[in-house]
Amino acid sequence: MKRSTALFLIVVQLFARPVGACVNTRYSRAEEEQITGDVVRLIMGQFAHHGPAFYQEQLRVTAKELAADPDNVEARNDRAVAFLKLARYNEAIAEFEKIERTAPNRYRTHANLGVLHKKLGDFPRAAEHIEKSLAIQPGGHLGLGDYYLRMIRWLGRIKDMRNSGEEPVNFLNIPYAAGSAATAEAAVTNREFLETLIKADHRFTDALFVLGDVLLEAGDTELAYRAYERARMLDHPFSDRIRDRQRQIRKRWEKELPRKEGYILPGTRFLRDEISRETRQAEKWVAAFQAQEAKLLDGSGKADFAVVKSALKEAGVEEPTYLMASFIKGEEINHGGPKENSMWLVGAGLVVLLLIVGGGFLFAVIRRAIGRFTGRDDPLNLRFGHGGTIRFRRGLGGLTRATIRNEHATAEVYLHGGHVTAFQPHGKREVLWMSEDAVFAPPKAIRGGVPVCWPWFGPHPTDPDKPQHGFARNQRWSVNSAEMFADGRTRLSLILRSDAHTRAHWPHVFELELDIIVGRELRLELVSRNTGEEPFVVGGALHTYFALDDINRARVEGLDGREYLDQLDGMARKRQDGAIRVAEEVDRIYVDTEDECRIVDEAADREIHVGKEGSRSTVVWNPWTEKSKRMGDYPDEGYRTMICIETTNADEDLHTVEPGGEHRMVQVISPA
Ligand code: TA6
Repeated sequence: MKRSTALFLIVVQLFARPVGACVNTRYSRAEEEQITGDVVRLIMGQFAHHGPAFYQEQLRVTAKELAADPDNVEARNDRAVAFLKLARYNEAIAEFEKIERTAPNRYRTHANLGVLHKKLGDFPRAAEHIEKSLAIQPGGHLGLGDYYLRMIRWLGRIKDMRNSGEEPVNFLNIPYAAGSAATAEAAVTNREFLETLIKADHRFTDALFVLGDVLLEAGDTELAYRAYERARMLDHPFSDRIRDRQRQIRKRWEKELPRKEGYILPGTRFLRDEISRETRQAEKWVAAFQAQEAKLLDGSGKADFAVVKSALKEAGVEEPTYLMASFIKGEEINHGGPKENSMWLVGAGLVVLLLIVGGGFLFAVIRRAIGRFTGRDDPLNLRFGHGGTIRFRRGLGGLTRATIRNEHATAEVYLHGGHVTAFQPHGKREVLWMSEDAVFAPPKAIRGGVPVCWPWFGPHPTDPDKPQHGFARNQRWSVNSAEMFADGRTRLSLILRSDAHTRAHWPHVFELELDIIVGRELRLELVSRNTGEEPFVVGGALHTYFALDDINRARVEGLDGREYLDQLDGMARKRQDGAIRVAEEVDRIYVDTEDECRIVDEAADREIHVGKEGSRSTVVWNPWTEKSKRMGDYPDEGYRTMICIETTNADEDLHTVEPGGEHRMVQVISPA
């Protein structure tokens, strides 16, 4: 950067007031004032931010405002932001497009569209909008805007930096290998903007990394360690550079910490446990804050952070304190150091250890052993466990299984195939059918539950060698995020990204996300996202197996009068007459239907309702006697107690997804 520009930036930064929160609404500036400036809390992510209930209320409030005045662009902007925050991106884009038509080139519109496309992983388009917002209102972003734009551009460069083998740089374009001093001393580095960037999006992992450099150069080594560790926990793409910095810090501690008799450094693993424990405390506080906010909502669309926090305090929920700083300085805890061999000192040291630190240390060792045995310390549990509401453990076949247990229901999900295998609302019976002969051995798909068939349904349209029902159910998915809603529901989001395996079957660049929302009902959202340069066409199915007491006393309602393609009769087109009853093999694709189906299980005296979105075809299947015998992972008598009602994009019900776009197919399972 030219010296004059750097000088200009420094001068302006002295006066520019950074716009805080990542989205721009009528209320975001006021909130900026209230979000904590406590850097430890910022690093831990423990600061106030609205929960889903607040954004649901925003939708209600702005709907009324727009009913009164459809040209109220501020209300429409806030409505779009609420959709954005609720991950309803298509609806958010539609609102922004309406604003752009009636009030073009507004700063907020493009700043918010930048945020939206960043969330969709379309960084080039996000940068376009941020640049446009900068052009419209430089003062709205200068400094932070420059940072925000740099961050977006950096996110778009990660893949190239990884593949090219070139020395990676941080979002300020400074090579990590140049060390923390190079970053901290650079003209563009500004701590206030870094902290504001973290408030804007605490998943901006490189903001945490660079803040770590600034803290390290300021001598604040334990905060720097914490910032680096949080960047690592949030999957910073260059974690090896983080380990280098943390090693650098440990070397300084070894030199600088008081070398009193009986001191040793805490181990890396112990520090990670400490920071993970603190992270869980921070997440619990945020969940409590959002639950408290939900209680205080009064229909006005307003929620004052200060009011929510004081109500939380009155309810006895204290803000966590983070002791690690004193822990590192050794003020809080002694450690067994270079030990004399004499027994009396060892004995005394042991007693001190056991009484003060050894208790903690031994507790950590025991906890870790239990954690390993129970899987509690599995990084997935540390990052996504939400205090045990979601527990990742080894399931059948040694495959990773998430058990979700909240106030409404329990559910089970395998990362293999992104496969839901159980859903049972409290006080009701299991809703999904699982084959007792299911094979848990990748790449074979698990039989039963909800296989994710994607990106095609049934046989491949042209290549018979390709796997039946696509490849998504045969691949291992990753955990994308996990969150608790204020109403007690749990959302676990899994993701499958294109790689060499998938390209062997299908040449496109994609992200496939499955959001599993567990409450009194089970809501499954399958999002096909085109992160490549070419459009692609997707089909697929949420191929759900439902448990019945007796197929002979069951029927399916809701498709009366609909046409279907009979897969057992050369895809002949037929019309459904009345409810569907099964007395032989049934394998039908119902077309042009957005209907909700109702499974009436007379023998069990229950109904299961199956609603859907983003799908105009529904498949009904029961293998009956002969096909049951032909399937090795399916019991011969299995047909008696199950039926598949599949929410599909099958036959001609396909979707073209443009680059940067997405298609969302939803199945909602409600045991009545
Ligand atoms: O959805 C019905 C169907 O296409 C049936 O034809 C049957 O093959 C079923 O899917 C199960 O397919 P799978 O590949 O899981 O054995």
